[in-house]
Amino acid sequence: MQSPNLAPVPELYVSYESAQKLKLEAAELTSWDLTPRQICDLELLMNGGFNPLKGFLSEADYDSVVEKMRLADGTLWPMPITLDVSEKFAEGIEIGQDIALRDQEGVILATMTVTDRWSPDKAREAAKVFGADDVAHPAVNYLHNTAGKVYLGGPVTGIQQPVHYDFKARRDTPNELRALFRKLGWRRVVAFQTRNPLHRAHQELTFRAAREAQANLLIHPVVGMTKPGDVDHFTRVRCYEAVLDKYPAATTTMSLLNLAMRMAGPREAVWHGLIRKNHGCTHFIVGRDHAGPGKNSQGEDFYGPYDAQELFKQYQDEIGLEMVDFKHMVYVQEKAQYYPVSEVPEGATVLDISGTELRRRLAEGLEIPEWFSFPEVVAELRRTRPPRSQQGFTVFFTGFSGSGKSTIANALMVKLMEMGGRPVTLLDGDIVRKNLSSELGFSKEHRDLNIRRIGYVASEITKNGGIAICAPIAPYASTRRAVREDVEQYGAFVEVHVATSIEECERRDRKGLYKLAREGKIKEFTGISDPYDVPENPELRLDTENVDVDNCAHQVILKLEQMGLIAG
Ligand code: PPS
Repeated sequence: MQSPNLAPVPELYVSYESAQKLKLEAAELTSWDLTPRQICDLELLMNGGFNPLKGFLSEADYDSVVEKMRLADGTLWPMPITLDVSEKFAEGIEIGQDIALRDQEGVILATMTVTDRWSPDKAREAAKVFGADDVAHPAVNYLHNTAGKVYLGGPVTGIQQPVHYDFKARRDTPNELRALFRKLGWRRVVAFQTRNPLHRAHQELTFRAAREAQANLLIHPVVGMTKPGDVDHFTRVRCYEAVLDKYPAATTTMSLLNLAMRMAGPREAVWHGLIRKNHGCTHFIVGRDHAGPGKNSQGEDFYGPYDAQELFKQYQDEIGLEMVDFKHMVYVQEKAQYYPVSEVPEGATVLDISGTELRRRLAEGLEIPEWFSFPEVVAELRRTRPPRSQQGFTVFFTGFSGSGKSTIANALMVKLMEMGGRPVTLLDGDIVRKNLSSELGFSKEHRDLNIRRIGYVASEITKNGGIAICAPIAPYASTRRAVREDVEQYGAFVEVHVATSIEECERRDRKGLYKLAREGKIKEFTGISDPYDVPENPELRLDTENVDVDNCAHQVILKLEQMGLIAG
């Protein structure tokens, strides 16, 4: 094995003096406010983490990456790094024009010369890059429901790094890590990528990897964007810090990587390898189900558990970094130690706790054994994730106008207030439209905006330990899903479909709106002249036609008990 090349990687930043000048000039340019994911991508473009990319992909590079995992010039690159924008913004841009790229506070981070503008075939991108055009895949969902319709491509000129206020001392650019390895004389470095807290199995795996590769160890967790529902990075970094002193200081270091993951399994593993190569590493650990997105909409895994290892092996030489592959690690009781599942002595008792089981134990306040994790890590996780009965949550009613949502929601609110313990807020459709969304109508765009606002407030309430009860029509499945994702970062999301039929709602016609809708006096009326996506998998579906309000509210209470959200 050759000694690693620890010479600096090219960055896209201009000098400090030029940056000051460019910043003033860029203030005059049309500017694009970057999304959180684009900020992550831009940071790694600018600091050389995505070397050899010089900016957001051009159309030719994009096509080639999607089809062949290579840039148009043949260089290996598996992931489309694209600047997605709205159609409206794209219309105002001329090819050849410079635009300013700003963070969410308006700080100009870079400029980009737009060389390409195109409307991508997102279904093709999903199928080729993520293996299926299925929105159960978080990146496919992002592609269809969050990303803009138009991509802009072109070279980027870096002005300044995105500012981070958290864990500053733990963040390093590729060149800072290269310099550190040079200084420490680390010639062989094995990187460990993670988006989860480290438990004993991970520690054993990293120890073994370092031994096998005869290398120093870089724990390189992702703190940019990971899979929706993951433990937040603040908690994780506190967990990593708690474990770090269990590693010999002279052999191991940790650095945080502001990457926005795509959960693309095999392609993602190759991408991760290239990124670690840029960060000066010589080896990379690929375990079971690397960057796995979970199940598809048929309930099957998107990728095989070792597909990532196979693809990585195929490209290892070109990546320029050696894979240290691992089978799933399990605890062998008789030996009181961890083994790769393929090396377990015959007849031995194997213990394992899956991610789902760990979340269940945390949610229910159950024991987490010492063989599984470190007490410090468990304490941190418990601090962030108290048992479900003490966490905030959101009940989200959806159904036609006049289905009974508001009445049941009110009854539920009163029942929960009678129980006490947590503050309860009702975000009823009509109330929200008076207070939060008074300027909005009923077009798809306006309805989505209305529901996203409700989702935002509900997620804040949930985060702060309260109960949010929402009762809008919320006719679009993709918007309901987005709200679910917003809320589930902080607590449970209980979707309740008030399944009163449109015929029954029209028969009741409490507000006389159906009559007006039939007469064409109210346009875009849900169920009459506007669509309603029936929820496919709500936590609860209520039949209101033969059941009274009190009983409907009681069914919700029983569901909440069953989910452990309220004490029985
Ligand atoms: S949405 O689609 O979720 O944003 O709708 P929402 O905020 O729940 O508002 C629905 C209430 O507004 C009244 N209304 C209409 N509903 C549907 N379509 C059209 N075009 C419309 N125009 C007015 C209606 O009274 C709804 O009240 P609820 O409480 O659902 O009966």
